[in-house]
Amino acid sequence: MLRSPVIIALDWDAFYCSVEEHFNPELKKIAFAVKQKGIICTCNYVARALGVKKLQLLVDALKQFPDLVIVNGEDLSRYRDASKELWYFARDMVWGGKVERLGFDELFLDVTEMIDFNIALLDNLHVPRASSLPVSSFFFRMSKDDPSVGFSCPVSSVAGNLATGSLPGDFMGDNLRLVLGSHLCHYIRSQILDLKGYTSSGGVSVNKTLAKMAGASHKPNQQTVLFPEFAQDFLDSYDIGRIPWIGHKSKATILDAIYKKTDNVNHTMAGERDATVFNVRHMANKQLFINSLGQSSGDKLWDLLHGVDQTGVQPTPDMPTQISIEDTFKSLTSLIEVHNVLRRLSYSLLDRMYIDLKDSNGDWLGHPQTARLSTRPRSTGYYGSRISRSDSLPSIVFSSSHGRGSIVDYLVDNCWMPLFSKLIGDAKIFDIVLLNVAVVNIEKAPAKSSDITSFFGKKKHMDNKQLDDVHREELPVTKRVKVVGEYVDSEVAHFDFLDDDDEDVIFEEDSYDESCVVCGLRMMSFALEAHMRFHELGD
Ligand code: DCP
Ligand code: MG
Ligand code: MG
Repeated sequence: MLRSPVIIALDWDAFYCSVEEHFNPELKKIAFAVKQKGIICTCNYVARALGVKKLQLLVDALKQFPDLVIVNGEDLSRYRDASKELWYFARDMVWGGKVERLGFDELFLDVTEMIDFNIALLDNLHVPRASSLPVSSFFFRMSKDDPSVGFSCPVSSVAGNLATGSLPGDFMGDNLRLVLGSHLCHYIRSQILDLKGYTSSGGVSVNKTLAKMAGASHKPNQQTVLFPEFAQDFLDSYDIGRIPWIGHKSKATILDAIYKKTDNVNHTMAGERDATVFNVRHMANKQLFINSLGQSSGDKLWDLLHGVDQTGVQPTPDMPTQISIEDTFKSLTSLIEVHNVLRRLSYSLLDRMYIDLKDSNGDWLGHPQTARLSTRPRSTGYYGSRISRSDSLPSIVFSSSHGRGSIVDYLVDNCWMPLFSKLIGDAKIFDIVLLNVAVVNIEKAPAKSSDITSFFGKKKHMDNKQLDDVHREELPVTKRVKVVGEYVDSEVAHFDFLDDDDEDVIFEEDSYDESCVVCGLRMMSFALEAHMRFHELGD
């Protein structure tokens, strides 16, 4: 019989705040928020109880809560280090290291093998299978080899919350596996809390999406199990935009298709559209999804609304094989627009590289060798194939003596724009819907990673003189803001991670996927608009 996987999703509570509290425990008792430039990127639960909100503008929050303590969170290094430490710690507990990392503060653990092994032990106890299994204490083994490593748990009850408040009809088969999974989740969370000092919210279910959504339903420092028989009920009340991986652009596309198809006279206002999973499932069908999102995305998204998520846990390698950042557009036709987008993407790319490719001392662990620019002409549509051009990655990206702004400027003018020219060839007129900047071909850094020069001795070398010669086209801030406003906030038709079959693209839907072109701060795309208001107000 085919068994369902058992997946645990973990999300650290008020993560940046928890890291700050870790270094300064006094903060635990007071309401405080972590800010990045003009935004409260998160706040602790003491502050949330008062009404402070994540992603609020700082000025608004301080107006409302003058006593709110603010911690500057612009240096991401402590969060990055804590995130890695927790990832490694959790990974050590999971057989085969089957742990996928999503952004800084989320993990997916595929514990299927551990559950199977323990279910076999349980079977050997010859306990009669009844609707409620009378095993009050079972020793769950955390090691195949050492029978003394593990923890005791009752198999007659579920650890934590039930996603819909109901117990399943029986404690057999997949249900029993999830019951064991709930105890394992509890154990792993307790270990993380006891030994690392971080609380988390956990979800347990049969796939990543259900586990993540279950986990998010009871926070903080709680966990929730979602049994498959309740999955549809659980999902139906959610707005489709709250299903992980369905971003606002996919949502808008689906709703447009549904309401165009049915009655666009009575439902012209976005607010009038019923976007619950239940409604969308009943008003649409798979074909409508495929027609509006393409075969692959339509299929996947329709499945998600029905609790089906075939994407298994992809263990995150210690070092990625490539890093790429992209954005999609309805239409991009001028070089100035392309230049601005490349600038923004380059900030994100650099930040991603600093996070993923540097150790806690700031030394490079890996050096990408190649820069790759990809695009997709509008004529081939959103689902057409990409075209790419590559070149050596300028070694300035590894420089510690140049600021991010200089590096970005250099990259745009000397790497991405020339590659873009090659991509469009002689065409003076172009119309593209996607830009993706990537660093690929990442080689492990030599032991003494500070010796960058010898490492790149064989490559194009750029000296300071060349850098000084770099032509920098500084647009007035207002103009840059306007371009971002036009192309990121309103006109972008972005189909989230679902829009692409290219397996070489790294999707970071739930991570920081935008950089502010004014200050370079990285943030989630939905936070960009509020952030820009901050600049417009004169910082
Ligand atoms: N983050 C950010 N900017 C965003 C979203 C998140 O800087 N637009 C950072 C701050 C968070 C961390 O990422 O601490 C994790 O994001 P979560 O959405 O998981 O939020 P928290 O962990 O802070 O809170 P929660 O307890 O709700 O998970
Ligand atoms: Mg969190
Ligand atoms: Mg999170």
